[in-house]
Amino acid sequence: MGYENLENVRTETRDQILIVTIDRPKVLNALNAQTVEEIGRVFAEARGDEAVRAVIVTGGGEKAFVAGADINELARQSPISGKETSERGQFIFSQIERFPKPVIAAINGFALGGGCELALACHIRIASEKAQIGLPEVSLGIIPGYGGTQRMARLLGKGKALELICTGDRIGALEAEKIGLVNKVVAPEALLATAEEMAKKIASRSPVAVRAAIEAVNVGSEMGFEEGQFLEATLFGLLCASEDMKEGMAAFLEKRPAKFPGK
Ligand code: CO8
Repeated sequence: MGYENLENVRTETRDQILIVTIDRPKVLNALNAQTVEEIGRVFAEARGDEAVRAVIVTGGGEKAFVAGADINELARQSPISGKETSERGQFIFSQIERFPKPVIAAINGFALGGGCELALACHIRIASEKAQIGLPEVSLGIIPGYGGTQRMARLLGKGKALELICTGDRIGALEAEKIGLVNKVVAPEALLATAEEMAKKIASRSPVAVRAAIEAVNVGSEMGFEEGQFLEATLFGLLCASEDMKEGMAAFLEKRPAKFPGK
């Protein structure tokens, strides 16, 4: 089972929301290879778990979301193992990005390097006022290796991404919100509740429509505009055959809340 025998990741399901906590507080939740694998296992399990309608990713302890890849392991990488480790992390983070249910990062503190890249792979980012976000890899003689160069540039545009990646600067939550790196900033004590409220709202919508929306945005944004629109229209057509669409329209016309079967 994907949620069992985990050392560095904790999981808890509340109201159909799976809360995934990266939990190595002594090293500010740094991602060693085992932790990356455990994250992969949890998402693989949650994918087919009908009890899970949305996922929140956060960090254990007071200080950090994730302070990056584990530098003790990074320092020992060879060219071959470095490439393989990067590719493995890229694969697992892409599973998060393509996850068919909403994934929200609740950034409770430092989100640096691989931690920032983990947050970038999530669909939505909510930050505590205490969050510090950055890609400091160039200070260590490396570059982001878990998709950060690509996702940061797509999210913020090349200029801002290159500024953050090449300076290695950390920015605070409010600056991150201003440039669109996070969706929302809240007080530390309100972080998890805000993420859960948003997750519940999305979970109350049609699951098949939300899944199609994630796919349209993710896959479509890697296509040309016309191909992206073609994908949108095709997914739209597909949803017209869904039970969720019948229920959503009927509920509106009958002036009652919809109860989506998720089919
Ligand atoms: N890896 C390993 N240990 C870490 C890490 C890390 N990324 N971050 C913090 N720690 C450890 C510290 O060494 C310290 O351990 P100890 O108590 O044994 O001395 C403990 O966590 C607490 O940290 P600090 O005492 O440093 O706490 P501060 O509050 O003084 O500072 C900082 C907090 C600013 C977050 C600081 O810890 C820091 O700069 N950490 C490193 C941040 C960083 O550079 N992250 C990027 C790493 S590179 C990366 O993520 C590449 C991703 C792509 C990999 C591709 C695969 C090959």
